[in-house]
Amino acid sequence: MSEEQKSWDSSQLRNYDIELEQIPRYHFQDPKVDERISKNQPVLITGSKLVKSAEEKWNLDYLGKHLGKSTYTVFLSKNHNFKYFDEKKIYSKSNPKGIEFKPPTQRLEMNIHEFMKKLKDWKKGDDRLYLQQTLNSTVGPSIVEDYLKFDWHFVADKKNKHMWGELTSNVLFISMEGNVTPCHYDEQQNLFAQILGYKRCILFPPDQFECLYPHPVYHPHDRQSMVNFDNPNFTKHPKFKNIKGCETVVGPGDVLYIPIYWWHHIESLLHGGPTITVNFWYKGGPTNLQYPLQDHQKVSIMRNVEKMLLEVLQDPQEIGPLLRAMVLGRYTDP
Ligand code: QVW
Ligand code: ZN
Repeated sequence: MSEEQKSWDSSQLRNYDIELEQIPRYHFQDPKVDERISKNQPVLITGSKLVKSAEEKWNLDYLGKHLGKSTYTVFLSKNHNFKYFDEKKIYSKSNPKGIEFKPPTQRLEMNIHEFMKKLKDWKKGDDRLYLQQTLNSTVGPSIVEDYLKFDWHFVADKKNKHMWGELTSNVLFISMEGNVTPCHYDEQQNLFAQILGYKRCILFPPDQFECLYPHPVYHPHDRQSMVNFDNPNFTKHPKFKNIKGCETVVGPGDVLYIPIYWWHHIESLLHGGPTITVNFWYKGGPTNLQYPLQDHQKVSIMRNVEKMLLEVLQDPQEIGPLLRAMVLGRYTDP
């Protein structure tokens, strides 16, 4: 994109003291796109018509009119962060009483008119909202029509070429300006298609695990970084000083490939109006055990070790001490 066309400026980005490179942008017909995807490297894909049918029409009025009568999942936050948590892990054997966890956001169900009215009436200082709803068969016929016109050949080609598993879901995201999805990774391949407004996406490769301090696997914030990017605690998280990542800003027509197990922090630009995104989540392909293993495969191994230790120890409090006893002075330098 040339500077003249840019519809945002750097004053709309939040400030983080992190070393970041630019994620490369390539036209969808450029062979470099598939080169990057085949290596599990992020790439911003331009010029595709993946969700063009939505770009042409989807705005708040149109979606309010046509999404239909069912209810939508909307998260409410007292601040700009919407840190995901797994409700099933609040009450579980690792935390039988559901204590010691304060959900940072509230999950609400509301009809689309209620949501759109709240967006319209929103003033600085009010609670923030973020609609995150899997597209399903309850949407109205106009939305179904737009959805069927997505470029399904484009995504099927990516799935087949790169041996991804099945499409698991398309999630619709309607965000207020300034909302942030804090840094986390997913266990799925993601084609992230921007429809309205601009989002800044900061990505880190799976080998940055130690710098990002993920919550324990049994914790409701599993897969989320414990580091607060707004105010990092370098005493608790000293290696965050060494973090290196890459970033891009996606706008209408752009599709960002977020590789499986890559960390991502996503923010709707400040003072940029609401944003609309649809993602395409795919299962990973068959695991290919070629050595040396890839970084994301090691993350998967660590997850399994954590799960197994909880299974046999029963008490999450015992996991750390056991790992320390096993490692310190035996698998570490003095
Ligand atoms: C965003 C994301 C999304 C990021 C939100 C998921 C809850 C993903 O698509 O647009 O805010 O993380 O993987
Ligand atoms: Zn994600």
